[in-house]
Amino acid sequence: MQGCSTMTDSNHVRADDRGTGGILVTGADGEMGHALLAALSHRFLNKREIIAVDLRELTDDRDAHVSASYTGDISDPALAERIALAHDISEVWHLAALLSTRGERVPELALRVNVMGSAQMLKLAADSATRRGRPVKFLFPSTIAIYGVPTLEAKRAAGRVNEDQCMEPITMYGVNKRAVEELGRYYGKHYRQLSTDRLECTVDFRAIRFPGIISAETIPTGGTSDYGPEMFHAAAQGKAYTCFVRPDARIPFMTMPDAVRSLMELAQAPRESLTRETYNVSAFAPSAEEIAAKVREFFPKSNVRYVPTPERQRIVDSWPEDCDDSAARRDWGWKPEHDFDSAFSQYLVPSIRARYGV
Ligand code: AKB
Repeated sequence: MQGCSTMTDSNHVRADDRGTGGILVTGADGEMGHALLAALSHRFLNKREIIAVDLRELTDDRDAHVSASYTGDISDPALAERIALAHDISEVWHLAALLSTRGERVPELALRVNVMGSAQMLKLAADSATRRGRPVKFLFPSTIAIYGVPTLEAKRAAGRVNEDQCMEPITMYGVNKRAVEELGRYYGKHYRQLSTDRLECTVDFRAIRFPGIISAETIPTGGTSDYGPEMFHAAAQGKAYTCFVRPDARIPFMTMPDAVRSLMELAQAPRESLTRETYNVSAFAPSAEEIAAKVREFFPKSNVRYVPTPERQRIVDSWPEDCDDSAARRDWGWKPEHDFDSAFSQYLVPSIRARYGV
């Protein structure tokens, strides 16, 4: 893919030539935001500004990771303007979104936040790039929800889908994320294409289509892959769990540490090594019953019963059984640290025992 070359004044060393400039994180109080802020501050705090944005006030433990924080709606132009006036932004990590289940309950809100909010953040990045005279890196967590397979037979036949297959999402969230992938490609390659003073590349857009994510530290809300983490956290707390999908429901998952590391590694990859803007990653693809059996290995009293919710089951059935992540492995050396067994033995179970004191 054509790299993001820029026309900078060779005598004017831009701030981020020395790897500086502010890092803006939206959705900072969310599940991935919690893990990402810790990783970014471990790497950059006291070297670069880390600016957090969320609808809610940051909790104290997260506030410790940031230089500045803003509370508000990312689709609000006034908020974006306040941030742009106060900070020299060189990277945007745009995590704020309504996930698949919640997005189906309030589709117009999901559209506004997931698409118009993202467009606002892309504009902020583009304006910053124009001021700085060089691209602004834009990291975007997309999702397997952008895929859509019409039947269970088609799902099983499709197997591990690559980035260019089965892109017919059936949720507002999946449609939104797919739209932002295209917006990112536009801002990266064609933004203001009729202007005479445009930068060759304003936004260095990079995205990963995440599978279901399981964290020992947080429990997701509003997702349709939530049955995986919910089942695990319920068992660790000695609670019964009613699973909203069938035992045979199968989609890809990964651990939160692997998810955050994949985004950090994509961010650091040399632009010239990337052959696309959006990548699959994958780690393991268990059925719901295989997750339940693995949980029982560590929490024998785990009590899972299956009462599928037809509407949520239909969403999960539309997502692929697994994703082909060979492009990420080839272009930027992606490799999961945790497979299904080690995810539990090396990360999830030790961490959740510490969390719940079990
Ligand atoms: C969801 O379930 O909506 C998300 C996702 C798979 O992107 N966790």
